[in-house]
Amino acid sequence: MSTPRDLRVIVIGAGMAGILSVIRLREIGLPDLTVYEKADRLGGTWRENRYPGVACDVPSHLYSYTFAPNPEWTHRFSPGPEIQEYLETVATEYDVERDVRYGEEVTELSWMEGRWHLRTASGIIDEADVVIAATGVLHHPSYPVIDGLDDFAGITMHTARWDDGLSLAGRRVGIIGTGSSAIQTLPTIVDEVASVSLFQRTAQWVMPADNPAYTEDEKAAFRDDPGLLHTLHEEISELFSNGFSNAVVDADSEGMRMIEAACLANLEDSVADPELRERLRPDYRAGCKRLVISPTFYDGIQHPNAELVTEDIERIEPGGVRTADGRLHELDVLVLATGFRVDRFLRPIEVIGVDGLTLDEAWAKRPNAYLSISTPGFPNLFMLNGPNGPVGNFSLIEVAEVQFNYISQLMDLLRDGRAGSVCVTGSATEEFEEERTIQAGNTVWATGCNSWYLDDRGVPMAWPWNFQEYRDRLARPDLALDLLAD
Ligand code: N01
Repeated sequence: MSTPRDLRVIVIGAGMAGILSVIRLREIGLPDLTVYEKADRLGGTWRENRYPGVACDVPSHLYSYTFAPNPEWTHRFSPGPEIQEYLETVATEYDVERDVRYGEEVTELSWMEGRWHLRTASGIIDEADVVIAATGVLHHPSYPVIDGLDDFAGITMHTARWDDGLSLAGRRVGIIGTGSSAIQTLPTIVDEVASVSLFQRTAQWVMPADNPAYTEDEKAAFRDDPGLLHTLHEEISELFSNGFSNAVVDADSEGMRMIEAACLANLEDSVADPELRERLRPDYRAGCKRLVISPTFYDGIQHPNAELVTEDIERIEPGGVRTADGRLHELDVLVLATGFRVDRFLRPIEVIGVDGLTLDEAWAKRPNAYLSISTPGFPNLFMLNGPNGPVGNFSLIEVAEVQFNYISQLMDLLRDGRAGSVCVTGSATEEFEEERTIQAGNTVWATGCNSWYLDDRGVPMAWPWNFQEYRDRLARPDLALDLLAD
């Protein structure tokens, strides 16, 4: 037993999960907190991803905090700037920013004498009983290794580092990659550019989805009756999280067959030219890569300004991209829609846990965390959307809320003196990881494609059961079996 105490909490990151943490920490009576945010503005992924067409492929009424439903969403799938505005509005409403220190990049976290000691790049030193890492998953851009990339004489931009001041009007643009970022960018710019060449290494299945606007009458009804918003949230959650999540974790499920049939019909019905259709046809199962949802991609790629390039890229030259057939695709702007380094999480922060164990050492093979929240050797350090969590087409807001409820119960142990520190045990983590790895083999993500979901062994880095199972497992920490509370 320890002494009951008030806790001081440090949150790292002021994105969606950091904002959630501040609001919920105050609500549960832990107002002694500071958020360290390296940028000068909140918003995380929505602050950083500002490429043309950026949008969320989770329906907006699901991609909302449960405590802050938003009657003003303009579309079923809202654009990125609207989500950024929503996050800012919620933060203002809850006065979140009074606890945020912007422009402060955390560089070091050390566990000493039962507390976390923090240092920032500017030299700030702070300490706390608990650290909540809300540092995001898709955060560090992945740059391709292609000969000559630095020689390009035009403008090179990663989609997550978009230059807002750049006009693409009349320019010759190349896009490398066919993930969600590329597939949203191309149809958005195709009208204004002189040309857009899409360099496809691997074809994508594309799930069709209508994106209707909410009418003024609908929005007025949502404003008048918050119950309607709640019902809508529950309905979409049921349909989207449960329906979809049940399908992807069982490669042989009826739900998966329906998704595959919808993607196949979309390709067959939407692409007129049989030769182009074949070049757009993937040779793996739909849903194996993270499913791309787009109502506009096939129209975009068939636009007279667009060209699908399926020859391998040989190198980049000052004038453009040279493909293996010897052709130089002359370009003014090269867009790298090449995704993210998904194994980073809190890193490059140097995290030093019990007995000098560093996170780099603990994760030398690969990142790992029990229920995606806690890692052995790092007590009172809790992650939101940490390793191997539910990432596939779910609302990560919903995931973070479930995780915060779990973490708040761990913090209760510290507050009421049942423990001085809390951490998952090594054996529970190993057992969980073994069970998770076996189950991951049944998911559609393991059916034979390359994707950012896969770790170095080819095992999907994801929660391999359905979302309801995640909710159930996180409803109450199992202290006897899983957690070391000293
Ligand atoms: O990145 P990706 P993304 N030469 O990793 C290609 C979320 N997101 O930014 O498939 C040539 O999916 C690579 O090719 P291949 C969402 O979770 C959400 O698009 O490996 N090509 C691939 O095509 C998403 O899944 C929204 O053969 C190279 C592409 O680059 C995640 O972010 C919107 C290459 C990378 O695709 C990442 O999506 C946008 C090379 N050397 C993003 N290197 C929403 O709607 C890489 N590629 C919420």
